Amino acid sequence: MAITSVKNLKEFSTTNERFEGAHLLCPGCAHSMIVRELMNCTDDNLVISTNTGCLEVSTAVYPYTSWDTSWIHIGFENAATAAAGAEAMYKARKRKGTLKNPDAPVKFVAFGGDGSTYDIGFQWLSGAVERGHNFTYICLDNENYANTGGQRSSSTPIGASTTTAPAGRVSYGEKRNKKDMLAIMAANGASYVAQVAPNKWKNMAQAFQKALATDGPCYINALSACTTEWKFDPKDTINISDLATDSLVFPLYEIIDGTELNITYRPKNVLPVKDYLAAQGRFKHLFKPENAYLIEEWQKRVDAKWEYLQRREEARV
Ligand SMILES: Cc1ncc(C[n+]2csc(CCOP(=O)(O)OP(=O)(O)O)c2C)c(N)n1
Ligand code: SF4
Ligand SMILES: [Mg+2]
Repeated sequence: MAITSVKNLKEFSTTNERFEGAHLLCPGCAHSMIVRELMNCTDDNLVISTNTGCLEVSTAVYPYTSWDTSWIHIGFENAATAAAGAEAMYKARKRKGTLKNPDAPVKFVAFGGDGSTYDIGFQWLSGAVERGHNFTYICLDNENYANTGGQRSSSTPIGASTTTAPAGRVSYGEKRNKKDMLAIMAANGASYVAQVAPNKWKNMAQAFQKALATDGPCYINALSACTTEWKFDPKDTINISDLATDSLVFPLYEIIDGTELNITYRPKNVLPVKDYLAAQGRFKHLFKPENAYLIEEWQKRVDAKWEYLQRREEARV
């Protein structure tokens, strides 16, 4: 099913269902929106690897599974390695002529949370991209280790309160800024990288389709709002995601072959960063008068990054 032939979101979201609704993710969890969209945006056979994290523990509770496709569960650090290994085996068997259906299109996809992607599985992801495997890695970026109780990761932004970087009398929460995984993966040799968010579903599907059509390693960083650890009402997942993309806290753009940068979504009305922060409990303490400077600094960082992205887009370097 090509997205160009799809009339509307309802049709898109109900056609080609290969990720079943009966899972145990929290109501309002964005992980399932991203995974379903990936699986709905192609008719090709999929081999998917998923490491440990909220997605895996909630979709494969023995003897049940939500995955109506080939699916590998692997250790926390190895989602990229498993997909890359399967892809290498597929290529070898194709060459030897031992595949039953050598002409059937197959795509290899790995899903990892930010804890596994930015931190614990980082070197395995880097290796698989450097070796040039033909696969797509999708990071479900909820900016914390949600499955084990909301610890900070290197994707957690400055000022967020987490269980290992709690805000209180002596601290305003996380002290380090979010790692720039898109820049790192582009520099690592990924053929295509993109940042996507489920509120911009068409944009997200197009990025997925580009990645799947690319012959080489691709990395997609998907904003995945986490109702439990970000502390917002489950009904507001898409509203929070809108605030993230429209305040440019989470800008949507792609980098092709490490050089060509394209901004893929430009909000008509750019919202202030404070609107995004005010909607989530994890940033509540930033609205105390003594922390006002942190919001001002955040706004400056977002403005500077947006300017940088626009300059990169024009310069094509
Ligand atoms: C090598 C290793 N370290 C730690 C763990 C424990 N562990 C399992 S899931 C998880 C958190 C997952 O966080 P993330 O990757 O961000 O996914 P999320 O649950 O947030 O979607 C951790 C620390 C593990 N299973 N294996
Ligand atoms: S804790 Fe967060 S990431 Fe995990 S299932 Fe719930 S909403 Fe999703
Ligand atoms: Mg996470």
